[in-house]
Amino acid sequence: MRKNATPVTPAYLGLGSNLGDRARYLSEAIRLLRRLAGIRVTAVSQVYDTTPVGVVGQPNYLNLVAGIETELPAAQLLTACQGIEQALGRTRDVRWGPRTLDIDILCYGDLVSTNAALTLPHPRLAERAFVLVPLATLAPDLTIGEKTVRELAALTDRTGVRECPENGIG
Ligand code: X6L
Ligand code: MG
Ligand code: MG
Repeated sequence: MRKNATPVTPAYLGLGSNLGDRARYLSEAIRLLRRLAGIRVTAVSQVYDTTPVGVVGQPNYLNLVAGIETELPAAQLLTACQGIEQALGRTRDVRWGPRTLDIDILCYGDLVSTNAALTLPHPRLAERAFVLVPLATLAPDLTIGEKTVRELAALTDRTGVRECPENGIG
């Protein structure tokens, strides 16, 4: 009989890349996530080609959202995501500038955290079409604050978000 099972928390991750072989970075990131102990990847959205937000004049991004179930506490999940960013060549330079890979924790169960190192749910999630559009395909009924992701996605301007024709990262 199983005893003292570690609790499993559903979480969503937002992935983005706008340098080099963007699709390759995203698929490598998903592959590395699948290999991590304590993380099960349960869903991967389609890939979207998106207009950069925050700093203009950088290359377009490819973005996707992954659903996971994890036994890791939120802080360890963050460390794991940062490790994958590092492994795939992320350098810390220009704020909001181009990067080979970005992995953001969008939400971690129902956890609300105002910790500066890890604010949850992600503070800009509700304004970012490049996150909301893929997230709405996986979890339309997920609530962020007062609204569902379906409602937030319906309110967002999605003109900068285009579903890629060659799709599926698995
Ligand atoms: C005013 C000031 C308006 C700042 C917007 C927006 C800042 C987005 C940061 C902002 C502002 C961000 C991605 C991206 C970034 C991405 C696309 C960020 C962080 N990451 N654009 N820009 N996809 N399309 O993954 O999200 S930088
Ligand atoms: Mg980001
Ligand atoms: Mg980030």
